[in-house]
Amino acid sequence: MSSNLLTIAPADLFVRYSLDSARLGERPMVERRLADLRGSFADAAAYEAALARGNPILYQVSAVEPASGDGQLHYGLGMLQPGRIGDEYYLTKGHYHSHRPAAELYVGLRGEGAMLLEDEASGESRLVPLLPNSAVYVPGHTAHRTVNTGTEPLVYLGIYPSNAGHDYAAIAEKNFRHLVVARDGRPTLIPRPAAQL
Ligand code: PAN
Ligand code: ZN
Repeated sequence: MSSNLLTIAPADLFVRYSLDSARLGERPMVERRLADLRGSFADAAAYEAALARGNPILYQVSAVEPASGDGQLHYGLGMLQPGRIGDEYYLTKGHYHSHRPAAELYVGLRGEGAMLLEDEASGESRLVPLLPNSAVYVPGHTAHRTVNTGTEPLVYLGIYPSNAGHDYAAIAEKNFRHLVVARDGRPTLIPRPAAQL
């Protein structure tokens, strides 16, 4: 589908957002609660204990999708709460893009966090800070997960090709090879314990 200035709705040309919510304009928000993250955290006992105490919202995302097709962009605003399950920082599910070559640009707006990146072919990982006044480039063919390593909500924009799509299945089946934990109070990347591979 081709699109141009005249085919984009005015509400998609200019969108307000606030750093206190994850809402882009009036767009619907997807909510992910602790119960939705089953299998994501390494420490299953700590996860069950936390869930027995409550089912808080871990993160919310809303997206603007002005047009689809060759060359078009979509973007999302995410807000990930601070917290930990055991030593592991609160995290997003993480995904590959269904269209594997699709890259993404993350822009940090508020809070302190990081992007866990994992190359599909080699399994190599990188932990890259996600902070205000900074951007993180997520190449294609790279699984990406956001972690909140700070004490306030982490707010960020993700900007991606309209045909990127989300592939959660590969991560649901086989989690990231590394996790981000607090060691001496600092975010540290460690290999996933062998029992959980
Ligand atoms: C982001 C993510 C957002 C939520 O907009 O969708 O951070 O993470 P999950 O989708 O892994 O639950 C993005 O990467 N879009 O492509
Ligand atoms: Zn993505």
